[in-house]
Amino acid sequence: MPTDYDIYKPEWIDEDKKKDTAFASFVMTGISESNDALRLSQQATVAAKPPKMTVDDYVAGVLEGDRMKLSRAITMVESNAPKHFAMAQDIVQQLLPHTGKAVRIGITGVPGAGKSTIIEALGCLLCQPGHKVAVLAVDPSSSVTGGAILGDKTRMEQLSREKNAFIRPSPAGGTLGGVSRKSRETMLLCEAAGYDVILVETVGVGQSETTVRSMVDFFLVVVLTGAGDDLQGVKKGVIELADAILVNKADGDNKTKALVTRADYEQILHYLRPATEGWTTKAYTCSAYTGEGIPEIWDVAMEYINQMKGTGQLESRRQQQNLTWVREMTDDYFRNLIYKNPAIAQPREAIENRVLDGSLAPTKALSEIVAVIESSLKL
Ligand SMILES: Nc1nc2c(ncn2[C@@H]2O[C@H](COP(=O)(O)OP(=O)(O)OP(=O)(O)O)[C@@H](O)[C@H]2O)c(=O)[nH]1
Ligand SMILES: [Mg+2]
Repeated sequence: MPTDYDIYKPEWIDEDKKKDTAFASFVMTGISESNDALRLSQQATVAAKPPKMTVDDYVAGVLEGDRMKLSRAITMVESNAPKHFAMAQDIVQQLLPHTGKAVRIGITGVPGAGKSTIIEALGCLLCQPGHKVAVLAVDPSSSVTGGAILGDKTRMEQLSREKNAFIRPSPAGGTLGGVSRKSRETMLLCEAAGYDVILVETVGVGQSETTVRSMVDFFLVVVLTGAGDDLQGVKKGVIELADAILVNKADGDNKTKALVTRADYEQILHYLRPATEGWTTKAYTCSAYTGEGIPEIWDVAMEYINQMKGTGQLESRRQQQNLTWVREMTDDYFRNLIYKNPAIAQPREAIENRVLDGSLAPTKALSEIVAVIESSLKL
């Protein structure tokens, strides 16, 4: 007879913590076993639990385009449990030959710029002629905010009803490195499941736009009207990453202003190095509300993709992106190996405290820290 822990433990919980972690779903514990209705409902919970799937089941399910199995494979990729991590890697590895056929588009912009509304309008437009559209998000702050992509403001209601659309919110919490690894693998799973357009939304916080730039082919920066000196908070660095700038909300009274803003951005772009060699980044206007300008931005993206395919840049950039990704993961691994090791972390803190109180010179501190690392790792 399984215990409550067996019934309710979520997949993503760390193996080590399963035994002593309590969940809100345990509220039923303590009610007498003689309560038949309750026992039956608990048995029903056990019965309803989906059957265990093997790596081959996942691979076959994803390749068939089975949405439920795709979702479960993504959950596996997003899990923090080591045994799930190993299984997820096998799934991704087996599916790798079936990936890479999609157009990968990243969309960034300040909060409220209209990224989700644009994705909904573009996604619906593309689903009609039979494209399969996957919408993902990279939002390292999502454990705090609940996620931008499916937040209260925009639920992409229309797009979520499309049978050709698949919407997945950002993996919750964790470091940007963790979130980006999960999102990249999710993108590969979606491609293997037959999605030929991947739209990745990211709110321009911290480094997330750089991360998304490094996982997509075409990078769209959504801005609002009213440029001027401060560019309404849009960082110059973000504009330098863009393959197109899209001034949204060009509707009603705002339309004329949007055209002015577009011209302002064109001027700025004139002085910047294009994000992609051989491609001229331009500014456009659209209204996600009326749909005006949405087909045109897709045409721009397609023109870009065709040009990049023609020159071989698409392929070489993707290879470079994979290499960068491996290097980032390697860096992360070593950083964790070193700094999460208590035999290093504790002496390091003590050394740093001596720097703080002025009794140890920074360069001397470095030698001491290196000595601690070398002796702990037996280098
Ligand atoms: N007038 C007008 N309003 C728009 C348009 N597009 C979006 N909005 C509105 O702008 C607000 C923000 O839109 P979202 O799509 O949630 O913006 P977002 O960039 O995804 O925001 P975050 O995910 O919070 O960063 C919503 O109230 C939308 O209804 C547009 O084309 N015209
Ligand atoms: Mg949004």
